[in-house]
Amino acid sequence: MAASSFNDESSLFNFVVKQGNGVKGLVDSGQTTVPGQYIQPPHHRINKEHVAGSLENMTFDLSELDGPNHEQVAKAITHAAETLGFFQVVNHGVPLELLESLKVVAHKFFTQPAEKKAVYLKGVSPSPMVKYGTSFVPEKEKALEWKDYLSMTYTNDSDAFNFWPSECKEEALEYIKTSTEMVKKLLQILIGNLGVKPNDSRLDELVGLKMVNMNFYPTCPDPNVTVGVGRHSDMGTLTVLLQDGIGGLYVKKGDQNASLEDEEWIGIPPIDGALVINIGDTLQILSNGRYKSAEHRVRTTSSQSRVSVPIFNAPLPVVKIGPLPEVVARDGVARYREVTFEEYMNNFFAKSHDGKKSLDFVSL
Ligand SMILES: O=C(O)CCC(=O)C(=O)O
Repeated sequence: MAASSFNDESSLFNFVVKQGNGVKGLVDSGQTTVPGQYIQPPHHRINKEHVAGSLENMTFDLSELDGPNHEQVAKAITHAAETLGFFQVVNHGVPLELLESLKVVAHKFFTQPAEKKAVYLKGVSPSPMVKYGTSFVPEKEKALEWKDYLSMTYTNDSDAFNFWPSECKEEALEYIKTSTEMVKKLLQILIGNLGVKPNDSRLDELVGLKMVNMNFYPTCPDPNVTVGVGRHSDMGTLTVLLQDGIGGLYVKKGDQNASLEDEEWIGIPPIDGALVINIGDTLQILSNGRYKSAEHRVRTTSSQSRVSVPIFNAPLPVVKIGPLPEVVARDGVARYREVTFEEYMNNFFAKSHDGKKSLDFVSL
């Protein structure tokens, strides 16, 4: 289909969202300008003037947790969680060849013809645990995000083998399996630092829901007016993110209440073999606000398609999330009300990305 045939907003929306052609299909159709639906209001654009450098000295070698530097590394991790809410890790236990394969299979999935991907669209997908789509919640957004995605929720190995797309299921499953120990180790350090000793079953409960996504950001004619992903924080406990070498991920620094003119963003530089870790809203809630879920966003790129592969680790839907009683007793006040993770998640997916407003749902 030629770009010029999108003569109104609904024909573009049908083509991209409903028929499952995605932004990839739009670009492949020969679109050389940014359609109106993708033009962000000025305060959502990623203005390079607000970029205050890139993340340095925030890459931790996790193999050091098993040696004499344990305390020092653990302290640096908790400091990162209390400030930026973002850090990177190396020697994390996920094989480096797997990281390379994940990037390859992500490209493989998205470069297939649209009809192969559209079988996983919401409503027709063979399982509610697998979803292919574009943007975040297109029906609710004033401006769409320049991104297609595949989301796979882990329930058990056999469902993954039966329902996840064959192009990437083995790698995605292996990624979950090889990263979970590291995630639990980080949670043990972070929760332990709050004066609470989580036992194994509590740790398992906090990562009971695992969603692995593959994000595909096609080249964009104008990165100055679009976003790959808008400003948001993640809803779960800890996100593990593999990004390729292109870059474009930014995290908001410092004062969360800074005005739009004064806010500063830091680039998360791609590091070969590293994984990015970020704190999600659930960990901010459990810690009664001590750990900061990181507000982040992604700039589009005009030179090459970018891929990233996050695993969102979160509690099972039935688990109640609220500030840990030990922390509330010490702080003398609970800053968030208790809800089930399902309630939190439903609220999260009911709205478009808007910074850390997701936390308003439980803030007291
Ligand atoms: O692509 C990235 O670097 C980040 C992706 C992200 O923030 C998300 O999927 O929620």
